[in-house]
Amino acid sequence: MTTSTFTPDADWLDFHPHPSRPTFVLPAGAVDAHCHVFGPGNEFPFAPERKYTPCDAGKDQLFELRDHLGVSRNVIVQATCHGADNSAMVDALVSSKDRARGVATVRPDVTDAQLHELHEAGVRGVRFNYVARLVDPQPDEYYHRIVEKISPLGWHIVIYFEASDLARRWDFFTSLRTIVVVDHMGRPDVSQPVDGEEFELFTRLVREHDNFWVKVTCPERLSLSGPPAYDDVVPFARRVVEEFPDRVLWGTDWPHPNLKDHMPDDATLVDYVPRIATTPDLQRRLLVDNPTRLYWEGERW
Ligand code: 0GY
Repeated sequence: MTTSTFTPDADWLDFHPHPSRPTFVLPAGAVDAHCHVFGPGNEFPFAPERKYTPCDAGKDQLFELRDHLGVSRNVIVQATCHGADNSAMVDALVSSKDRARGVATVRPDVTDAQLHELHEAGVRGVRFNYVARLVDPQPDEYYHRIVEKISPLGWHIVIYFEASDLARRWDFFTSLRTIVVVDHMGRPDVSQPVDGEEFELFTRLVREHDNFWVKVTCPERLSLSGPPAYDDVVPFARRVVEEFPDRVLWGTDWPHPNLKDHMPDDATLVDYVPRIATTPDLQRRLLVDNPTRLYWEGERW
């Protein structure tokens, strides 16, 4: 057995080693539309500018989890611990034999040839991350330059921000002329009412801009009431699924970076699905139709 070149942060929990079998049977073609790969660090070193050092969680473990949970395909999102070096993610895409697509992190100096290579490997979007504990946010002009570079490819943009940042980033977000996918429902404070001011601003963003899609992911990250039911997050996710059934995505967020209090058994995240998408029709759209349109059929706005 090889030992990692990197020492994971001491206060950081590793992913669940033996998730149970979910009770909910995922429909054929279900996509885990938000997950990551970390390293392994001795093959794909973590970025010098990273703000955390994770445990190794490579493609083989991801594909094992996929098969164990009954997922058909993955969307692998570049994690900040790898910076703009997408090689671990790209290696996973290529090894998946068309069963994975990717979302990359690129810098404004990325070349057209590099973008083309990423596209060939299965990348269909870039991620703009505004969460300060993960990255140093850049001025709008930085992102505009990336938008220009990716526009010929028809890629979408995934944005990750805290709910408290939405108002001040509203103008930039709504200026984007492509599909925009919001991570983790814009990270609502779930101690506030679902029809309160904060979440209303978020649902207004999606209601008034039909290029906005939402990942109803990460109850384990947002919940204050905790596992295994994540009861306090359910009304938020359910509201989004019911109001925007054709623009929602689900995912596990495996291997769950930066969790310090509890690590979910990934089966609980599958069993969470029928509580937020309460009919077979909503479940099929959330798990199969929407991610397939966006990542495998090339839907554009
Ligand atoms: C997530 C959430 C987190 C981390 C990252 O790229 C990342 O490092 O996204 C987080 O710490 O909230 O979506 O994986």
